[in-house]
Amino acid sequence: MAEDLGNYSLEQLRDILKQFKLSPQEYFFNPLQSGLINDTFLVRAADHPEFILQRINQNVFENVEGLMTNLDRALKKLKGASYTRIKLISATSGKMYASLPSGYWRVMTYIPNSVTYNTSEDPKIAFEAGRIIGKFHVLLASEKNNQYVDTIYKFHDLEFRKMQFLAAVARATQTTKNTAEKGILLAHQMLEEIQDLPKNLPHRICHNDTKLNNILFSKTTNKALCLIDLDTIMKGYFHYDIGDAVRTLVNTAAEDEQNHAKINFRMSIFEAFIEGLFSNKAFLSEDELKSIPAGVILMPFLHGIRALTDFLNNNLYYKVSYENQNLDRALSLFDFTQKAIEQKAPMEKVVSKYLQQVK
Ligand code: GN1
Ligand code: MG
Repeated sequence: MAEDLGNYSLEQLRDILKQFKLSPQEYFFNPLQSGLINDTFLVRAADHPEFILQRINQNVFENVEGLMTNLDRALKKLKGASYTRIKLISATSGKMYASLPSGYWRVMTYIPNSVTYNTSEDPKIAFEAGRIIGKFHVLLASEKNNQYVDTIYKFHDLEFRKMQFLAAVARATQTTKNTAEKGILLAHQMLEEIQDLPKNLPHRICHNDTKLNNILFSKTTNKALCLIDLDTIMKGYFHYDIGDAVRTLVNTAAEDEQNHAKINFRMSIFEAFIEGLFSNKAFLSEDELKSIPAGVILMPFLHGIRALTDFLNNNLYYKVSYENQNLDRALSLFDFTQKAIEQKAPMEKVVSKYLQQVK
């Protein structure tokens, strides 16, 4: 049976591929549906996965040219021992993407024998996740912040997300607000609670979306290979990249889990992650190290308030598979945030073991 290619036909996708410098072969496509933003396809030839084809969501990423320049620049550095290189395939125009009536498209190499995990119980996976995120930062440590554009305005800025939330509450209908009542209340409470954000930290070039399923692992060795989903590479604070990884590692429940009893914070997994992170050469400042627990609290809350805002805006931003999914995401992320707040002191204790390993 023909694969369901969503909004596209096989012919259309083949025509798009012709815009790239690829050998003429009969290509086939499998949609990869885990992302909430872009349209992504695995491109196969003679039954081997060969490439990743993606349409970049321009509602989310307004400056695609800037985004592609960031990506090209970062990919030149993201290679070396124990970090697998991803390459962009040029378009026939010479650019790294094709601008077509159907949108902006790009093609990247596919890393064979690789796998992603949505969750894992395995401390080795957590260690490897920490190691590869640290390695990513080591490789990009000398990049200049001003050579990268912000691909999303104030992406992880709490004040900005709060403002968007308040605006969405003001605009939402009474019915929507009634449905989201608990979420709105929790958001207000937690905005009060999460006030003391780390200050005076240096900006670095970050990944900004380091959830576990954005890390490729080797199918055979389970070693982490590299980070994927690189559209949000731009300046940020180190603890952003920690918070997103930790929220998806220490908790095995889905982002939209409705049974909050399943949401947990497994400290042994946090420890393994931090150990992996510091298996890299020293690259963090002391302040950055100390900001780690705050990042673990901030990031799930930010995602929660963004999901709630999108629910109040009638799901304009994220792809949803059912009507209240954004609300369920928000409630589950707020629950996890609360659990992370309770673990602040134990997290500080774990992190302080590595104080001698800062720059
Ligand atoms: C979005 O599309 P995906 O799943 O890679 C979002 C991330 C969130 C994630 C899940 C650009 O990423 O910030 O972590 O959903 N990406 C953007 O909540 O908004
Ligand atoms: Mg993403």
